[in-house]
Amino acid sequence: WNSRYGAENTTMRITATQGDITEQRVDAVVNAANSSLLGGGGVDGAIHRRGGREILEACKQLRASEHTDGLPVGHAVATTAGELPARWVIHTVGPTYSASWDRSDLLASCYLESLRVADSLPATSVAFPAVSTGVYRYPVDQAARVAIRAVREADTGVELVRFVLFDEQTYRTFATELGQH
Ligand code: AR6
Repeated sequence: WNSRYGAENTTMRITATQGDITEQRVDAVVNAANSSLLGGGGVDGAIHRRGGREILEACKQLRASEHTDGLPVGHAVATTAGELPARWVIHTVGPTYSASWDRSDLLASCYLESLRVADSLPATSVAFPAVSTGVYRYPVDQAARVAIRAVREADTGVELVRFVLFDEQTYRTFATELGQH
């Protein structure tokens, strides 16, 4: 992914909003999944609950075909969005936070790989949650810096990136980091 992490993207619009990612009317919503792709809590639980069985069936297909060992950390893959307003769900697996080992490149990779998958669909509007900041305990200020830098520097045809933050503190951190008031 390193080769796509360079020049600033000037045509993309990047916004932050407080809300629920399952309600977003964008081409693709990103899921903060785990390597199993078979569901969990947080964003993952909400997406599978609201999107219905079709998403889980598509994930099981992926596990039976190209991802028999699961989806590695920092990678991304798309499925149907089932009953969600979005057309696709892009599943990515964030790193768990470690104070002794900087995993920001893996976190940046989640955003870069998700945008690469979006380009392949092609999706031009993408909503991201704050990957790794829940169950995976990544500090929100660090995660916001990594996420925004990755998206800003991505070489992608995606025209709109919307960060959808569930709680107010996370929203404020992303909005401040974006210079959005
Ligand atoms: N919309 C937007 N953001 C949400 C929503 C929602 N509906 N629900 C929670 N968040 P997490 P992770 C926020 O834990 O840290 C799962 O079990 C949440 O408040 O969803 O990457 C997976 O299966 C937090 O700010 O993702 C994995 O096992 C952010 O989304 C593991 O958790 C991310 O929290 C992944 O952990």
